Amino acid sequence: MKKKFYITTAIAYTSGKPHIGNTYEAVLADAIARYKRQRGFDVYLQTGTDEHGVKIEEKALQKGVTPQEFVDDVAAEIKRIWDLMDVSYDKFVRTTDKHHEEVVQHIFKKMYENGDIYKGEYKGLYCTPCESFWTESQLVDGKCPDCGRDVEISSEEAYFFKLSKYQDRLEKYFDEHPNFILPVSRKNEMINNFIKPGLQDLCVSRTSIKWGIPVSFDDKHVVYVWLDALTNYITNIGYDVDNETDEFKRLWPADLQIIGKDIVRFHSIYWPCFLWSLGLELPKQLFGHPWLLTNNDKIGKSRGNAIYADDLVEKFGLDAVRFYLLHEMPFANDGNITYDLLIERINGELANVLGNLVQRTISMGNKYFDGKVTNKKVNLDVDNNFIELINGLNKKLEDKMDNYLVSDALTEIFSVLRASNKYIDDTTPWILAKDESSRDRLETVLYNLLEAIRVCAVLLVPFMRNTSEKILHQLNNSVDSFYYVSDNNYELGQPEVLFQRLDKEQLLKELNDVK
Ligand code: ME8
Repeated sequence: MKKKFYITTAIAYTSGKPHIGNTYEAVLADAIARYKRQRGFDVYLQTGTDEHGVKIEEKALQKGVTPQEFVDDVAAEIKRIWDLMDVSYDKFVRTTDKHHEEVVQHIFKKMYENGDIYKGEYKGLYCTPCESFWTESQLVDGKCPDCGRDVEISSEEAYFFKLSKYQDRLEKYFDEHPNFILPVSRKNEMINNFIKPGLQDLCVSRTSIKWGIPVSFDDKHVVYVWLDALTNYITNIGYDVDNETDEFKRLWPADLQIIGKDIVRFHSIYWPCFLWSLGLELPKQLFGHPWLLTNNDKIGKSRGNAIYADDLVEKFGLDAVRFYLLHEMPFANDGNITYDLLIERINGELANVLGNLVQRTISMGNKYFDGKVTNKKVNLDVDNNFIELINGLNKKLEDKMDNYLVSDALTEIFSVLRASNKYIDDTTPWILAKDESSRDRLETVLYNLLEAIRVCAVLLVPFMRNTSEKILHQLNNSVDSFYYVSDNNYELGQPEVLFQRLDKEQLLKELNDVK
């Protein structure tokens, strides 16, 4: 029986096209999912869209369409981009899905019946013409940020979730599960900024919003966003309050929930309390990834600096973009994307280090041995060290990937690719080729290189599947071991350019002209 691995991403708001930062999250989850699949896990990757709320209601109104029409369009666009990025999700969920809506209603009712949800009053600053509540910090010069008129303190009836009841249990849980939230710095932030100061009960319904899931027993209320959004992780794998399906029992608790750093609070505080209220286990681990910035600035559509995945893929190709995102984003600190850096990585790592190695090695194999290369085992120290390096790679990769250090994992693979280029320089096959008595030595060197390339290509599958496939196709070899194999047989195909070197100056000029 394969061990299951249930992994989720946040569900993206359908307020507009997802930018490269949102897309990064899906690619990150995909790389981890593919890695786990490659290691024999029965992986279930769930992603999708978060479609209710006042923002979406307003956007639809501005566009002159119904909220449903609006979210249908945007959800389709998000799905298209995830597909384009080769995200291998098992399920793409939507919070407007009828089944999700029904189960959310059941959940709300159950929480009300068990006393965790109660009716109270939501107090806030209200703009009567706009029918909107605002917080102090949202006001512009003390006025409504939408229409500029005065706001007044007002209240509306609302349901609240008793977060405060779970304060001690949550503190204890954090203490006893030091790895619940990755990276650890984010856990400390949650404890110090939110848990220690005391948990406030949470408003979970509104009467002033129409575009949401109605509370089944009080339909002037709709369920307020986070209860609707967070429960997607269980409603879509077969959970219902009085019917936990076999699929649910198999998949829950989730093994890894991937989210951005801004929503760690909702996932590490609200979500555990909701689950406890339903008598369910907590996910095993949350990973609050950092943010991707452009030119070290926050990405925002209104700032006019949004970069979109589809534009990048069209210009640079899928694997270059996947590589950039996965390699450039650190584990804890924010990462950065600029065209300049992207072109540098394509020319450096992808064209020079990887592409060149594959091309040089296959060309030499074809030139000196008509493509037929076997292991003649004429190894010197330099070769033994090289073989040891190849054999050590998988363990190093596992150490990184098992801690979700994806960028470091890629760096490990690239350090073996770099070492392979150096191995060519050290062993000088073109000189060996001049001496008939060195033929077996030459073949051994090429064999070792081919094994290094093969192992790296196999280990690259989770990150750059298409490039791996191209390399393995050129090697024309189907051995999929993560280690150096000493009795492989190569009948090489023709080398093809994997990544074209780009003219940075020219391209940057073109890109600026487009802007
Ligand atoms: O937060 N870099 O949706 P969302 C990296 N619907 N990640 C980023 C990012 C950036 N620049 N900007 C945003 C929501 N993200 C809710 C989630 S889950 C039950 C509900 C991440 O569309 C963000 O942190 O605003 C989140 O994890 C994801 O993209 C979707 O963001």
